[in-house]
Amino acid sequence: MSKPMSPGLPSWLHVHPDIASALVAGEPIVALESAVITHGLPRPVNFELARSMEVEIVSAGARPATVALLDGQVRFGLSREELERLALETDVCKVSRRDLGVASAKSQTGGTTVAATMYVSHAAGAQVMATGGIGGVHRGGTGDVSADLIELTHTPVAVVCSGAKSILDLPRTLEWLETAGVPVIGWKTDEFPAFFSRGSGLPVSTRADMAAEVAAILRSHWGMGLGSGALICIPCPENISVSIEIVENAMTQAESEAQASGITGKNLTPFLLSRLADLTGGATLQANLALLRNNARVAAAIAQAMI
Ligand code: PSU
Ligand code: MN
Repeated sequence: MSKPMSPGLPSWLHVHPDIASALVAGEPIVALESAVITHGLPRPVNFELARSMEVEIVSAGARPATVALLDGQVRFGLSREELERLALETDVCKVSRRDLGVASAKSQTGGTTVAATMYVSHAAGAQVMATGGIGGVHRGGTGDVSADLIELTHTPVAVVCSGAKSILDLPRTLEWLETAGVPVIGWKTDEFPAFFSRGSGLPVSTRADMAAEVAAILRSHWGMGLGSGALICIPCPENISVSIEIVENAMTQAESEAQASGITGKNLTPFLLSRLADLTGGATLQANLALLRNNARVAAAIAQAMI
């Protein structure tokens, strides 16, 4: 049973009772996106991963609040049973910003992207969320720019991630973030991470080596009324990362398979991720799981430093 409990919360937002009291008490909260659970990882590994991200956050002294739509209700914080249902159900949609109202009106169940999770987190009063990789500017002249980038321009939430997948146009994604006024903070690195691979060769806008440094930057940025989001970019743990050459080779093959099968739009990323995992003997999947857990842990430290 979850209902809005604080008078400050909008009526459309259904906050888990534990999270509602944590919000009132001013405890550190880390929001989690769920499109990675519903569309980014195979079942049932997705459920195990979702649980282990929550456990990492609790162990690091913060509260996890997974964001999702359940039967049209916008949820901030799920019970274990609700998380399991979301992960294992097959009739689930991918909910980005434009889909929030639609999916709610149609009583749908779905996983929220970074964009939709930022929007919901801000409405709940949370400042930090964790994910694997953000969407970005796609390669070629398709004009496909993720709503994640637009949300980052006007929603003051810090997104802890491992950069963006190398299937995207990373230089143009970074240019876009600069134009939009979004700080790109490298966590113990000067390079923008490329998701499964630790480096892209491209610079971040600044570097931070401690959670307190990140918190100081965020406080300063938001304190001046600069209402954009921020990215905190954490390279995949070294022992499990995959070299950019291996990822690129597998990606070339996966992309030509997708073209041959006519797979496009929102089905493309799930297809590419699963083919990459097969083509690399599971290496990219293992890297994906490890970076998600690691990002959850660092996000918890940053949420604590923001208190
Ligand atoms: N990158 C991944 N796995 C994912 C996503 C991105 O490696 O599951 C998801 C995230 O939820 C991200 C979304 O917010 O895809 C971006 O989708 P689009 O490009 O359609 O905006
Ligand atoms: Mn897209």
